[in-house]
Amino acid sequence: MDTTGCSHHLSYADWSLSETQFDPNQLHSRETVFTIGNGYLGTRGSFEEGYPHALPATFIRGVYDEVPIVYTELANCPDWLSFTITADGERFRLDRGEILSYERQLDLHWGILNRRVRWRSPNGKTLDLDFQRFASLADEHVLGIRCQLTPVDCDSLIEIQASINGYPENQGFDHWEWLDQGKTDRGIWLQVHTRTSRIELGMASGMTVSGAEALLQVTSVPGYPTLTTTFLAAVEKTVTLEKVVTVFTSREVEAPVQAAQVKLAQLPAYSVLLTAHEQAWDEIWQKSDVVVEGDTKAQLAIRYNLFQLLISASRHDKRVSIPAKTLSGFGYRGHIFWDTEIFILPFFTFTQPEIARNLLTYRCHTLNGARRKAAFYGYKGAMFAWESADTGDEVTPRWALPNQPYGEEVRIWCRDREIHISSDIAYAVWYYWQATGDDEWMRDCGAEIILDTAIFWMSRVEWNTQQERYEIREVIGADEYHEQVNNNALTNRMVQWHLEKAIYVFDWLSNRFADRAAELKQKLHLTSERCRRCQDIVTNLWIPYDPTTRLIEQFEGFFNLEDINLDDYEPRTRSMQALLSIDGANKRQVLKQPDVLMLLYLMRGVGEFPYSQEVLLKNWGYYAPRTDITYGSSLGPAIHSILASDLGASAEAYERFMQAALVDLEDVRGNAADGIHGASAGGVWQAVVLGFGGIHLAGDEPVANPHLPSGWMRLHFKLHWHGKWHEFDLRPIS
Ligand code: IFM
Repeated sequence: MDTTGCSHHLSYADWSLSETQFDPNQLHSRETVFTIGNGYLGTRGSFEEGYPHALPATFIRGVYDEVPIVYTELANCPDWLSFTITADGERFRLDRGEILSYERQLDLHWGILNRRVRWRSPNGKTLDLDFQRFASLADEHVLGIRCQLTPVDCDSLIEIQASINGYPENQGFDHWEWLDQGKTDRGIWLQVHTRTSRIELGMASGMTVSGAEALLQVTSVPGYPTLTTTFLAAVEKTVTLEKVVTVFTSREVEAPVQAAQVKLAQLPAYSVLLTAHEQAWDEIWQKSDVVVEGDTKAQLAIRYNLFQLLISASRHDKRVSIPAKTLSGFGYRGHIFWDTEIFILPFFTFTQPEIARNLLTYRCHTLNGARRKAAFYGYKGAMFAWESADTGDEVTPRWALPNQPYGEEVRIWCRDREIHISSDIAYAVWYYWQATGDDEWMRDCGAEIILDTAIFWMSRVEWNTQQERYEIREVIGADEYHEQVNNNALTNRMVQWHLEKAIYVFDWLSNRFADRAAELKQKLHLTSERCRRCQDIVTNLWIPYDPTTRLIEQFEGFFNLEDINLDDYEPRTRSMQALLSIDGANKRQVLKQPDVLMLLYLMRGVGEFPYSQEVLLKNWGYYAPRTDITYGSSLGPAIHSILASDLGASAEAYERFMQAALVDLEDVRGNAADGIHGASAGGVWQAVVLGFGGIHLAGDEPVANPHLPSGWMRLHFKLHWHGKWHEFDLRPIS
């Protein structure tokens, strides 16, 4: 096991990661890695002074806009980082002059990003620069940057421009229209709104200078309000500049620009803001931390993944959820997938249940979009979007455009066929309820989600008269290498499970909250005929499972496809779909990500059919070697890690876990630039707690059956279950 804690120029300590060399080739992936945020917004780790071709971005939860006709996406918001330094007429920038020393460090405990640079200008003047930034967790509308500047070899005339950049882009498209800008006693402000969704944003900023005689001035290029100051910095004397920023949108307040100005006027000193922010982080970690002793790299990687989840989850807004790439990148345009409910949610359900509740309430808020989708396809009830944004309407693009002039467009079928998401959401609702006992939320939100999606399934299943069974045809399972299949085991079994729970929930509601039951009965047309049909489907929905071999067939006909030995394709650096083409992968027994194994994992929690150790062993033996685990989906490795732990395959469990844990830190898949792999981050928590910790939640209490990786001397975490905290302090059996 590598516990040296250093690779790819990142070094790892228990609570911090450091980059000790700047590599322009890693500019974009490191912008993702050094993302900070506070659940309201996420800001990529771009440099304050800018860099050629950089991709700076700040995404605020729920601020979606349209690129007309083509996409709905999270709009990149005005850039609050902009801070340029000119020393004796030479502008500080890392692509000019010489970097004499460099360290960028993300402190996960306190949520602070630091950068220390010794820079020699092209004319040979040396400056020490120390940057710090944070997005306050104590007050999510407050952001701060501190820059400490020290001339090393002679006095220097310094000019600083601290701006709000109102021209952010989403890969060439500017979502913002300028409305106004100005200055107040405390600084500058900008007012803009999105072009189509008309979300207004107000940002204000102030700055203080200490350690030099300096006056602030306002310069007002339209869309680019700027605070400027010029001062003489004496050699070896440090000058400190503190830029604070406030931001609101019309999603939270009626008059965002006034709110930003008022907040700015009331702000205490930077140091006070920082202390409050640190206290808030300390409280969060009291509940959500996972301690590992004996493996520094794993310890840091776990905390890093949890940090990235914690900064992308809303504490105060129930109308938003976590995008697949969190709030850290342009990938998937800020859309929300099953990644949240199945991969990310358990971490919140068990350590920050109020956040889990918010995330699920987003699905309640978007039920009408799901109803419109069902109606569009000719079904009843609510059919959740494969990719969802603000309204819940389907936002998966229909076509992927070619990146060469004569390439072909590729139809994206997930929007039409990857329908298991409706059951995945019901599954998450059910387990949130099981874990928290939050009956009020179940009454007000959860029940309606489970019931109306059940109604969708009742209209989606088909009766096969010859076989006398219900079937679900023309779907895509979790494995997206097979794009049109019938009777996908994962989909069918999840639907069966879902309908069973729908019957239970309606009975429960009728007994506990008769008025609400009556209301939903009327609203959703829950007739007794519908209830009978629901039970009939539960009994007669076909699951392709062979009790003699104990093998579940991924979908009807999967075992008849051409078999494949993935070793024959090694060494490779591309996915099997890229090697074989879409059609080629479609025709073979090769999986992008766990499908049957995903089903077994989902059924594992409560020991539901067909989960048993024997079934798991058989299906693991069949499907794991056929899964493109390294180059397929990033959702796969954490799930394989958990199942490998269950089967006692400790080395494989650790290998898969590290693959997931380092996916962004070490850019394992080469696409960290697009943003954090949120599902993988959630999977990391599950791999540690449910896999290595071996937590089972079947009875009244969570119970641990640990399988610690070799070298781990301690694994400690807390779980919130049925209103009580349970603490686990696991050690290897000596
Ligand atoms: O939701 C996933 C899907 O399972 C695989 N492709 C990427 C999506 C977003 O992460």
